[in-house]
Amino acid sequence: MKREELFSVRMRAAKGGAHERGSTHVSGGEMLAAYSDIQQAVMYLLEKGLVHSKGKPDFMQIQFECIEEPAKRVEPLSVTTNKVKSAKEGRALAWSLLEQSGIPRNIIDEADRLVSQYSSMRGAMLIDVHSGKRLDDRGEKGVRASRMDWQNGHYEKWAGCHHMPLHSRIKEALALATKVCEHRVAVAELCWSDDPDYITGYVASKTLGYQRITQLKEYGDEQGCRIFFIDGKEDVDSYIHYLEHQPVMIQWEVEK
Ligand code: WAQ
Ligand code: MG
Ligand code: MG
Ligand code: MG
Repeated sequence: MKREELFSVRMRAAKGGAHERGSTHVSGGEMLAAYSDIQQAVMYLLEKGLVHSKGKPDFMQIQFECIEEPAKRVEPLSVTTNKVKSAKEGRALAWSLLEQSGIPRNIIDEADRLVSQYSSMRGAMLIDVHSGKRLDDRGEKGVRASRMDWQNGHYEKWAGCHHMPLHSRIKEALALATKVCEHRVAVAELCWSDDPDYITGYVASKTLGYQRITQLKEYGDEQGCRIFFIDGKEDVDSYIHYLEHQPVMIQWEVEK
């Protein structure tokens, strides 16, 4: 049987001109779609970038391309929700989860300092857990994980069974974290949104799973964070290639 062709569909939106001109990143998105689903994916991404809490974009690019490589099929990370009462308590919990993953506290602090230097990142920063050094040379652009999505209908089934809301934000973040943590070079991920109206973030790793933390910043704050902590002794270029190019389809079946 011929494998059905798969397409990567991507969007990026900014205000103050194109990202290349040093403008402010508003929104991005990446999906996988069969040919017959491309129109729906483009419409979804158009709306995602057009109506956004960071404001109206004046630049948007949406593109799709056929993918040659077969998709790797991966189960979603297990999800835990940790309720906290303040951003301070949330950050303390996040830091302790990262320490449980084997990352020394001074390296976490250094990574936090590095990511805070940028007001508007579009991708993630790759940090070596041994030296605390940034390992990508992408500046404000960072590395954007791409080519991951849920198999059609599987998130909805998963969310129903796990009593999770059908929010596209959770759907997308869980797919991203699952792809990021699947590779052996990954140690852990730390994330909170740059959107001023969303304060829940997470720490994820293969062993901890996806640990949601209900507050990691204050409402109104447009400073986001996405750090991929990695083992810098390994081949970093091949990890970046994996993040940007390896198609990963998240699959979930009801446990019998
Ligand atoms: N690859 C790498 N970095 C990314 C990507 C990507 N595909 N998408 C976003 N980022 C970076 C980028 O620097 C953004 O500014 C930052 O992350 C935040 O992105 O309740 O909504 O899409 O379980 O605003 C997590 C909690 C929500 C969800 C995260 O992030 C939940 C979120 P946003
Ligand atoms: Mg996003
Ligand atoms: Mg799809
Ligand atoms: Mg955002």
